[in-house]
Amino acid sequence: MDARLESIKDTVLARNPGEAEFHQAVVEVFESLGPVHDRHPEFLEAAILERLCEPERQIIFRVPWTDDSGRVQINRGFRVEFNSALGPYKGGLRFHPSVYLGIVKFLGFEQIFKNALTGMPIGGGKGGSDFDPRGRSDAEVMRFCQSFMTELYRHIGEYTDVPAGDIGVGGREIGYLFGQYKRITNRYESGVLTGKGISWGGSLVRPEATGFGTVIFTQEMLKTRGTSFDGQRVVVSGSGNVAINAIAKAQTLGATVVACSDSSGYVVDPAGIDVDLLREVKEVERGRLKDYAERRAGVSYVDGGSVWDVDATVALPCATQNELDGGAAARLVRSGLLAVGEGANMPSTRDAVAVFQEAGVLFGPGKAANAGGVATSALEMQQNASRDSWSFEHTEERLTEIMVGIHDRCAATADEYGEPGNYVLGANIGGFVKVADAMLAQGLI
Ligand code: NDP
Ligand code: 2IT
Repeated sequence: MDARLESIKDTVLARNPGEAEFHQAVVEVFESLGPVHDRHPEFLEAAILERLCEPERQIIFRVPWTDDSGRVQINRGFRVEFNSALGPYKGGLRFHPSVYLGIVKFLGFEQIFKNALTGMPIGGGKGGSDFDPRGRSDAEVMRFCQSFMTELYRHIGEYTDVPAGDIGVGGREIGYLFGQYKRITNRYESGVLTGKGISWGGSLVRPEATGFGTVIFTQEMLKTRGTSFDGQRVVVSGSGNVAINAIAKAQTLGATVVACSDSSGYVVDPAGIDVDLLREVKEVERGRLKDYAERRAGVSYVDGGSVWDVDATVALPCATQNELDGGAAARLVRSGLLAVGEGANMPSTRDAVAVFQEAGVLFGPGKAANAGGVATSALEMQQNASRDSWSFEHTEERLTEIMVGIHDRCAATADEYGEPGNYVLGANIGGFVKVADAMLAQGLI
């Protein structure tokens, strides 16, 4: 790492102890930024990096609720409003027992650059709770969401901060959150949340957008090597919103997705995942992948283990952070891997990224490859602001344009800085310069 950035990085790490994922995200970005500071000493003089690493506002709050047996439960809620140079804070809410400040800050930090890359007017933020929705009834999830929003509502708004979904937060949760916001404020402020249902202000394509966008981005990378998804053997991790829609899109483009996973195990389906059955099991029944395997011939279920043990020419990690390590990366490379498109946020460890890059595997980092979700959230905000709703075709066309644009901008930035094909460098520098320019223009705030 550049020596000038090294000492800033050390200060950031010391100021934020015990937040391993936030440290990892910061180090990964700083490693790309040396050459930018050679060209732009004004960024150092204005302490852009120090300011970028310090969230504009961090909110931590108590979320009390009662479970179905009448027992009081207490969770912790978070919203980190990281950077508003380009627009209102924008980013999802994650409900998962592993959530703590370090996770929310890593996600919020990544979101700043991702949102800048979309070209849309959105700043970066993230939130969530250590609430575990698994095994909870709809009524429990509703009471939790209502309590969460009873504090969150005072911090958000169409022009301030616009949350959406992430792990554990989908259409059901956004519905309960929106209902409570509307009730407390007495305002039908559609643009305060995205990922809404289609009849009450949501956008077509938003549910599909992250997974579709990841595949579109990866297809653009494959094109640079004169190939495409057609005929590829694809492995996807996860079986939630991002994974399911990535599987669907990859298969539409002619690939065979031979495996996917959840946190209990993985399935191998040599004929290609049956997306309708997967949706039925995971989205309608809220079941487990094991149930999918039991209902389809020729499918094997592996309890525990790693889905990255399955050979692939294209890998799409769509579950969670640090799920693919250096050892798994080396094994995938040996099995003939061509490309990785990150649907999840920071799913590859730093070791894994190094293995992919050294082997010449096309590697699309999450902040570029999974930006289709938040970009379509911004399209939902546009529709809300103009009280309009667009067709599926029009919205998907916009998503495709945006993803191709992100790919081309990352590739052009990597070329400009003398590292053709390095999408990590392209995404980090491309996102950073846009935010840094806006911060400079807006003065010391
Ligand atoms: P979902 O909750 O819909 O699905 C998450 C999936 O990942 C599930 O299959 C889950 O398995 C698995 N998973 C979650 N945590 C772990 C873990 N600790 N270990 C192993 N498996 C795990 O979430 P999404 O699909 O929305 O999100 C997936 C990833 O994509 C996340 O990294 C998220 O930040 C990122 N992302 C999401 C966007 C969106 O629009 N939703 C946009 C951009 C990025 P199980 O059911 O067993 O827990
Ligand atoms: O990580 C992400 O980009 C998301 N979870 C989506 C955020 C959004 O505001 O749509």
